[in-house]
Amino acid sequence: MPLSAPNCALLVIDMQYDFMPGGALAVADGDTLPPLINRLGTHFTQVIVTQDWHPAGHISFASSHPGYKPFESITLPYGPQTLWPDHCIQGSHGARLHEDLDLPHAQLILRKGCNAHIDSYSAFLEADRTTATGLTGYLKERGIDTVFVAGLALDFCVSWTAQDARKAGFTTYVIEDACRAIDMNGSLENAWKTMLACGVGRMQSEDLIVP
Ligand code: VGL
Ligand code: ZN
Repeated sequence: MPLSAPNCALLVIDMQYDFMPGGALAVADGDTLPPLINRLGTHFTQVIVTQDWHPAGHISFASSHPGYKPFESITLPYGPQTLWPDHCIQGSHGARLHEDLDLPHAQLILRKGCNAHIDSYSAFLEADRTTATGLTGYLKERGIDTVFVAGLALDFCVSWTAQDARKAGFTTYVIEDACRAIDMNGSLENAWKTMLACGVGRMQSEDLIVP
């Protein structure tokens, strides 16, 4: 399949400093991904980049829930929520995209998690599983039916985005070596189980480009 085909898009998830080593919610080796993602990007005409983009005091921050610590879980009106260190605060350095990311032809930068009271791992649907970001409409109106997902973190934002892409009817692949995971409490294994069960394809970058 020629990736430059207009029906294919690359979704580059949350390649932001707070998810890089040294960041507030560091994902090991996240900073090794930009060269590979840049190379993948040259093979797509349609590239969408996402940013986790929270207001200060966001509901997903442990600091917003006295008595709770990061990586603990809490029950919110929309269901269980893992609590995180403060991260990706709108306009902060940690929320900026890694400077080595070089995707000048990307046409959409989608910011998610902007609602103070609802988290959004997925680039399609917020954590209440009801509020849409508009990405489904953007892709469908542009004739895109196939998406390839890369970035951070594989077991959270990449996984939820890929599952929702499938549920919205897109043929969906996760490019495994173009992702890195947080991997807490079995989250990576669970993410793959759930993604594969809903029909997400698991592939490697060398299936698309010469290593
Ligand atoms: C993410 C946890 C909290 C991610 C975002 O990008 O995977 N994880 N916010
Ligand atoms: Zn977040």
